[in-house]
Amino acid sequence: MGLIASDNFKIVIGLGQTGLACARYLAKKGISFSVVDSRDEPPGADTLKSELPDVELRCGPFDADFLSSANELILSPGVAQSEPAIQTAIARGTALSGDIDLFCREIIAPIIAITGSNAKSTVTSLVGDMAKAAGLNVGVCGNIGTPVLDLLDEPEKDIYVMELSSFQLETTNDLRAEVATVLNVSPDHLDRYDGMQGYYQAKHRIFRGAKSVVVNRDDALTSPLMPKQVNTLAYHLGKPDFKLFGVLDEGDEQWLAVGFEKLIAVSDLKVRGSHNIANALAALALGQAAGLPIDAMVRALKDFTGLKHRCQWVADKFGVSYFNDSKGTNVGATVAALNGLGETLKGDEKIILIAGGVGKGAEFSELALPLQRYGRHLVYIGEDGSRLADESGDIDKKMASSMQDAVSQATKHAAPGDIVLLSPACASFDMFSGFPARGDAFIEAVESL
Ligand code: UMA
Ligand code: ADP
Repeated sequence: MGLIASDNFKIVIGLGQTGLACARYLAKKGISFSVVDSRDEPPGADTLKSELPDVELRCGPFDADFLSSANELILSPGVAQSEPAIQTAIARGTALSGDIDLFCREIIAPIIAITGSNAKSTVTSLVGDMAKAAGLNVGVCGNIGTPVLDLLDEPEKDIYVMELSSFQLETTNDLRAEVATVLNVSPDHLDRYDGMQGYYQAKHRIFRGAKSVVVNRDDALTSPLMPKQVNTLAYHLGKPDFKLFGVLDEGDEQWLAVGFEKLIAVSDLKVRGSHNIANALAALALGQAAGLPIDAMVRALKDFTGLKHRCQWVADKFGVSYFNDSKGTNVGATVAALNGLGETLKGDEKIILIAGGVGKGAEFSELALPLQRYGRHLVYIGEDGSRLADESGDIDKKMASSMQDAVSQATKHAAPGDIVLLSPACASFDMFSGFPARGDAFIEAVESL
């Protein structure tokens, strides 16, 4: 049968950003390894060839015997471990890990670990800003765009703030975070998981070995199944309490607070909507669990204007406001964007939503309620656009063939005071190279009106 796995020969699976970072790391450590990628021309191929010409790269379908010849497979997040050749190698005794595990073996600085279906990048950036404001040398990394191993090129930081996707967590065995959180759980990536159970289980691996955890009391699926002695902080949009961050109503003013301590007035935040209040509370709780001083956290919060492509205000034209939420790539995100912006409408003002793209196996019926409450019209685009339209309830709707067409149709339906919102509830790969290109196309179309 299979080959005998070598004592210390590793195979990096996938040659995108993560695979390249893993290859550089293993080469520096003097560990023997090869790289495989199922694509004919993986994006990192040229760089690997010029930087590490002696490293073997095999492209095309994965070979079970070759994978079994390694003692450890280092899997990129874009590759599912259910791939038959990977499963065969595991069954024959080859270990499986990922870049996050490799990184954790090298550092001793504390990690603030953040996952969730939505708001990961926003909360990760915000906590990074808070740590900076506290005078710490901080590494912000992970799914947000910088492979963790790239940070080993620099001297060790005081603290790492890490955004982790469910894909990365699948191969993370030993994170031992200073504090870990699952911000929220709603359906996503159901084209990769058998159902919500597998997705939820992957996310909850973030709590392994954590010293403290932060729980979102408004979402029961964020509570870890952990021994009670783990330090637990929580947040919700209701009243604050001991170790519970919340919102305190005082006359006309609302405050983010914990226990009896008022931290910052909601009117001092530059980001809008209840989803962003939840994000600010999550960041405060994470920062407190990691020992960041409150005054530094509040300073960072006051300056935080939000990230591009996340409910980003683009322009006001003809009395209509245009918002780019291209990063709204699942139904939960679009529901949050509709509710968050919907709360700011007055009188008869409404939202015209542009949505659609690659649905990743999702069901769209949860869009119906916020659309009924706040929507005037739906313009749908892309591969799963007509299914999204069918499942979005009884709203006036029409298909568009391009982003330009979508923005122009949306503008025709808008009344003064309305909001035109791009929040697709879908991935973008049918029409664009990624969510940034889709958001940029929206901005360009709005600017050309
Ligand atoms: N692929 C193959 N065959 C292979 C290897 C990859 O077809 O052998 C495909 C994958 O299916 C995927 C693409 O190539 O569509 C990229 O996969 P990758 O693992 O090479 O990706 P990287 O370039 O290493 O980027 C990854 C994360 N990408 C994914 O998880 C798909 C990046 O998150 C992350 O920023 C980066 O590591 C650094 O940590 C992106 C992402 O889309 C932003 N994440 C998903 C999300 O946020 O929803 C999870
Ligand atoms: P992620 O990195 O998890 O994709 P981002 O911070 O990039 O998260 O935000 C993605 C989208 O999620 C935003 O564009 C917005 O529509 C939505 N969103 C932001 N905050 C929340 C929240 N607290 N709950 C649900 N959805 C949110």
